[in-house]
Amino acid sequence: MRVFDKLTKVVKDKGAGFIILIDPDRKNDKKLETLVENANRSGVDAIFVGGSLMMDGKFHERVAKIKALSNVPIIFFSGGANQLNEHYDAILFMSLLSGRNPQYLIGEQVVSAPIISDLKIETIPTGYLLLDGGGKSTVGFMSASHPIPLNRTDITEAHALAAQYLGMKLVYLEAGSGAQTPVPTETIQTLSEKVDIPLIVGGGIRTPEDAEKRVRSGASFIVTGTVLETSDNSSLMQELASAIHVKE
Ligand code: 1GP
Repeated sequence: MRVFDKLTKVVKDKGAGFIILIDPDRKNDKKLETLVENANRSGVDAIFVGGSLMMDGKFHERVAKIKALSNVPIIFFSGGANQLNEHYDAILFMSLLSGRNPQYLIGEQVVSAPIISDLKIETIPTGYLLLDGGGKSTVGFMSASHPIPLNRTDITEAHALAAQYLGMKLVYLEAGSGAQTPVPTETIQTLSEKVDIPLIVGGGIRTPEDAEKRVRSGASFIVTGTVLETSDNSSLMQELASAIHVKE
């Protein structure tokens, strides 16, 4: 079954999907094994792998390691064409629609396309919207793009509709990794009423309560990264999974 169909089935069966983000950067070198093994037994539905900035040259090795250890699909959370390799089961083929920087709207995608075709990786077209969750996000800086203010649901809605009309399969509402404030439930509620494609919500989600509220407001997928890299609570992943899988 294709990865996108598996994800769709997760939403149907469990109410929403739980995806963890692993940044294959040097800062996570010693945590990869623990994170992936924990994901295998905690009800995680998929692993996003990628990031806006890699601080050494070992990320391809780390992606291979994640793939070898994982029981769930590994999806490339594209930080740029240079991070492509054969270890991904699918790629979120994203366009940073909230920005006006052509490199991230279409440039990286054109460079990536022939490589993806050669490697035969499934693509999941995704409209990526960066909202201002507070703190300067790496993605905002690296892409030289202005995030959408959190209180401008009208602007977010217009972008999400544009993603749908462009034929994208998902909309990613991103408050930025490590955001002080996650995407507000009101925004998710409004968008889920107006937009027909599933919403992925991530950035600054730290507790099972934060996650569950966003699912109940209409998010189809919740992504957490930072809190799992930094928390000492080894059962947090399991608690997040139970909170997100509202139908189980
Ligand atoms: C970032 O949405 C993801 O792209 C996850 O954010 O690291 O804040 O959980 P956090």
